[in-house]
Amino acid sequence: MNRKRSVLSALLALSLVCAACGIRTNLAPEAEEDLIVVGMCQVGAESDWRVANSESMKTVFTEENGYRLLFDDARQKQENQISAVRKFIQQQVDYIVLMPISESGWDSVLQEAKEAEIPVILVDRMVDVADEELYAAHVGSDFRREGAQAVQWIETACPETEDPVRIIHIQGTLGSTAQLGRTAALEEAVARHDSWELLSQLDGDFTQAKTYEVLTEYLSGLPAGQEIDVVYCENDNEAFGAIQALEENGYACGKDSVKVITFDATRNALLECMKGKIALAVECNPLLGPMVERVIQTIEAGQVPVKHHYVEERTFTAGELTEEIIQQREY
Ligand code: GZL
Ligand code: ZN
Repeated sequence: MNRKRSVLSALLALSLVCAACGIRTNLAPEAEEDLIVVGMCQVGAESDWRVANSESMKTVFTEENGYRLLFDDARQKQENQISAVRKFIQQQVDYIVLMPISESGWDSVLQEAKEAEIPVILVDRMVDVADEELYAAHVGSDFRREGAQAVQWIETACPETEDPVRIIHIQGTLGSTAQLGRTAALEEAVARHDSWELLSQLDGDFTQAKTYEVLTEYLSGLPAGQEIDVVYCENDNEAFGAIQALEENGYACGKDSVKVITFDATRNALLECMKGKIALAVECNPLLGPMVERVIQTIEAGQVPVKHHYVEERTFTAGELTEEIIQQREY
């Protein structure tokens, strides 16, 4: 905790004791000064996952918990994130929490934060910077591992036969760590399996609307009755758009027809999975607030936090899901 806040918190404690024993002091509790000010740069609200991620942060970084949260929604534009970081530097916040929309383009603004001696904590996706000292820690997911879990399931569901495995790949926001990791896992598997055929890679930008649009256009150009075995969607909102486009074009979605794979496994996707429309849901845990707070408390205690913190994630298929399991989930 920095000097300014420790002096003030001592004075605050003193004034509270005086107030408790009825002695009037002229010290208005400077509670505001005692709060840890966190400038948060969120990507946007493009997906159910993102909404749950923001919710998790707002639940943790409250005044009761000792924080003043300054929350910026970049509406999925990196330039908005960069100006928000600059604004937080001017405001001299105590910490900057950044959910970087894409990996590139961060070196200079993170250098400015470093010169202002404001620790930056990366959440969810990563940045590709020359100097790892430009951020204090990263809290997020191992996206290649998520992709590897999906590939493993396809290998089991579509055993190697002379029959090709025809895959349509719907990618997330291009250049985001989640897209890069999930894409790498699939592309490596396609290179490894002669019978796997990548029919097309489409940019769904992690949204339902974009996926519906690009897949509808792609399907309209296919020969009638073209077989599709797997649609690999890099998040739930893409899966919802894909199911809509597939069904409108005469394709059935299910484990014995078009196998739709999704990432995030938010409640709505698990419901589709239980109904059999989504064949596999790979969990991507958005509830990162508590882990970010632990990093801040580590730094407040004068210690150096571990650089990378990964959340535990699993997969779901229809057979494992019931209404109550889904209702119990936090997102
Ligand atoms: C993954 C996160 C991705 C989600 C999408 O951790 O970056 O961004 O998978 C979200 O739903 O839009
Ligand atoms: Zn994840």
